Amino acid sequence: MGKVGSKPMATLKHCTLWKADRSPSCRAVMMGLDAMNISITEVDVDIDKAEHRAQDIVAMNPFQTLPIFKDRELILTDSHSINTYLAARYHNCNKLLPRDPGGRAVVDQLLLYNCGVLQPRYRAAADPILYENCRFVLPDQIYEIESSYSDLDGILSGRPWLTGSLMTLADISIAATVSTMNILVPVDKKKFPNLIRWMYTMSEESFYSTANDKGLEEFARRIGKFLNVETSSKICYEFVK
Ligand SMILES: N[C@@H](CCC(=O)N[C@@H](CS)C(=O)NCC(=O)O)C(=O)O
Repeated sequence: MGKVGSKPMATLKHCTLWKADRSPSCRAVMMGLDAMNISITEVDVDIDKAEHRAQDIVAMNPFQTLPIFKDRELILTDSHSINTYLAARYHNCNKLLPRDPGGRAVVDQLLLYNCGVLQPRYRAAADPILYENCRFVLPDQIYEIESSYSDLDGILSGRPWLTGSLMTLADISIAATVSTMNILVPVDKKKFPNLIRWMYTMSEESFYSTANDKGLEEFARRIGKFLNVETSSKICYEFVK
């Protein structure tokens, strides 16, 4: 359990998450759940065996992506909507997702940045390796990812968290993506000291160990095998220690 919640675990028996640990968007939801101290049924779907394209899964999510979340009749197929739904519906604390419209909008705009900019850049770098026999990260993708690191480093200048003084769902979603991109294009601690400091702080949260570490390792092993190099999910934080 992360530092955010201190209440007893809420078990929502009517909710199910279909997920794959190696997927950053799934890990964003898994971290969100642990940060909110919410337990739901989790079903593993093997993307590598194309299980996410099975008929019953596609019936829930025609986009053929994970995660998929179901709460009785409600089906959600985007990690950002899943986390904000869970926070608004089941989490009695307005830190991770502020209730005031201004605070909420600031979190939303970072979630949209993750969905609209970071995730596509991650997939543009990872998919050729995972699915198209590419044996390196393409130079254009390295450039795009490093531009994102630069944006994030700027946002984090002089503040501990992405929205300011409190950790929110935006930190969780973006940490899932950036920690995965870091395996493909390691974050240079000299060029992006604020980003590395934030990544290190995130990695110390207990929900990060319970819900991000394992899938990240799995992704690093898989990418390392394809690229025939040793990749690591470790964060080089000595610079900021
Ligand atoms: N915006 C979506 C993105 C979902 C997404 O792209 N998921 C990837 C895994 S990270 C996926 O399911 N990929 C299917 C594939 O690789 O075939 C979210 O945040 O949930």
